[in-house]
Amino acid sequence: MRVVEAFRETFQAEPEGVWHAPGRVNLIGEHTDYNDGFVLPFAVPWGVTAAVSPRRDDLIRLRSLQADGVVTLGSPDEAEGWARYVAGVFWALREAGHPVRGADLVVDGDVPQGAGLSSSAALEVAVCVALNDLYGLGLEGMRVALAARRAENDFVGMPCGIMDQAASALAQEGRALFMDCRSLATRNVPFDPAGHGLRLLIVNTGVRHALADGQYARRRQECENAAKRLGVASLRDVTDLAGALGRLDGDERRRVQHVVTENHRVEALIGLLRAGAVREIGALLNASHLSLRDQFQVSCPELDVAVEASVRGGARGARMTGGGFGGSVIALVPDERVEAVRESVSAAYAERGWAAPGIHPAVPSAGARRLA
Ligand code: GAF
Repeated sequence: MRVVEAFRETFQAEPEGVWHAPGRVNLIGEHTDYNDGFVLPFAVPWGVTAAVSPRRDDLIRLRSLQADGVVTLGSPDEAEGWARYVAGVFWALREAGHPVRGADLVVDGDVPQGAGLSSSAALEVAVCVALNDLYGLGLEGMRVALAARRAENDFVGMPCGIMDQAASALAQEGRALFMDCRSLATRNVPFDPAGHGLRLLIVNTGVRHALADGQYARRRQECENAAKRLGVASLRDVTDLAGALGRLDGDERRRVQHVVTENHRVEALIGLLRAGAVREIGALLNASHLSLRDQFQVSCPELDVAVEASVRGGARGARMTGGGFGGSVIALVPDERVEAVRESVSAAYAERGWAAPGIHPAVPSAGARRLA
């Protein structure tokens, strides 16, 4: 493994172990996690691999095969840029009272660039599972995910929900991870498009619009404000949608419409999977995209064009996945239409003078684990 060779070369020693944590796509349930709602992500075959040894002091020495040089940190606070995702995990575990000292780490990521497939959650979770094992912390998967999210929320400063870290920590091969983000109960639901003559394609727009982070925080705030106005703990608790919409207007009204209907779409999609009706989930994917575009307003032209061109090319359904404002679209495509969808999306991008999107088949893959 090249991460092990790089560790040897950097630290003149063998790593104590090697861990891998994947990125994710979300099948459905977007912007519902921080509203105590439902999500249904699965792990992708790409992620972060980390070769790690513990240290007897508190020093963190860190190298990424995707960046130059070795970063040496006397304390997590000294970290900058990408290293903050790693340092934040040390910080979060120590804050929670775990006996975590320093470590030497080499990390290697292969999540497609700009795809919005949660490479940051993969990095956090890979480091967290490594420290969990090396320091004998005994944290089960959801605890790992919560520590990784704490790193991202309170150290990196991105107010994300729990979906990405939980998917990375808890996903299983051939399954999607259904999660109730209020109780944190999870269920691994069999999801096997290939068994139904289908392919799940990821169309990576390769763009990430600058407003992504600010707009994410703003959407979260709007949802919290709307919940307060409606007198509920979170939008999960809205049971009378028509009544709620009658009491709101403008953006808050639109946000509520999305979150409440999106939770229902997750439940409906689970029902179809249970019935073995994978081919029938396309309409829910399309409806989710329209709701994210028109009600939650987190799409962008590159995502919309990818969705429309996929459906035109023969996809049974398609939607943006993840936070929005760039990143990827997922498209559920019958085997015999894969080429037509590729051509349709590529032509639509070429027509607009946009760089060709990366198109990758996504197979539901395993969650975080020790490799060696
Ligand atoms: C991002 C966040 F990190 C997730 O927590 C989730 O809110 C998602 O956007 C939208 O569903 O990936």
